[in-house]
Amino acid sequence: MATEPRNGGFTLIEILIVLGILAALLTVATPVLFKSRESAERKTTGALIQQIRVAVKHRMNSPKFGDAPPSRLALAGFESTNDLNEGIEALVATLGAEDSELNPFDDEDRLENLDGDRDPKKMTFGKSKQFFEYVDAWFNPLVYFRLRDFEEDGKKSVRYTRQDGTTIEVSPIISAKTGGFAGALDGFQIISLGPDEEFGTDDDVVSWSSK
Ligand SMILES: [Ca+2]
Ligand SMILES: [Ca+2]
Repeated sequence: MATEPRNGGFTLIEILIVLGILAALLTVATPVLFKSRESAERKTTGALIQQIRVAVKHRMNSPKFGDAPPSRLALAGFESTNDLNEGIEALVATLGAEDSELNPFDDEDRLENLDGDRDPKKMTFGKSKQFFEYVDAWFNPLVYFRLRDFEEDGKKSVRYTRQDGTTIEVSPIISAKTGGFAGALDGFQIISLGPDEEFGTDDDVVSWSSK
């Protein structure tokens, strides 16, 4: 029996079925791809934070310095021109200026100056007078607190600039377990806002091992 000759094309039904299958595959694959990208970004950011944490600890243990970088520019010997991003700026300026062995900022693409400030007199990093921030995988500045600065001068929070230009108020994270500062054993906190770009939420990437 002869089969009906085909014209070489696809019927509308066939095309619709194929499109339906493609749509179903995309629905399944998109969140998976998104998740794996997010987890890679979290890993990169976690590694950056640990690299800086090691450098800070190294400075604390060195006979020459014996302390963590301050989280105020004035305490680091620089002239602040605004009150934005001070913690990470003081960290970058301190570790970047003092001793190249302690400088953990090996990726220059991560050095940003989102608030455009600079010291009128001094070099703050390399040959620049800019107060740089070191940014995470989502291009927001890492937040840095030397905890005792917040016990001593009574100032509770600092304003930070996000990559989209908006500012947020940040303060050291309190441990739900102890009621004191999280990461108190280190004496400092380094925090990334994480993929949601908000401070103090569950997806934050932090320098200490448990909240
Ligand atoms: Ca800056
Ligand atoms: Ca967050």
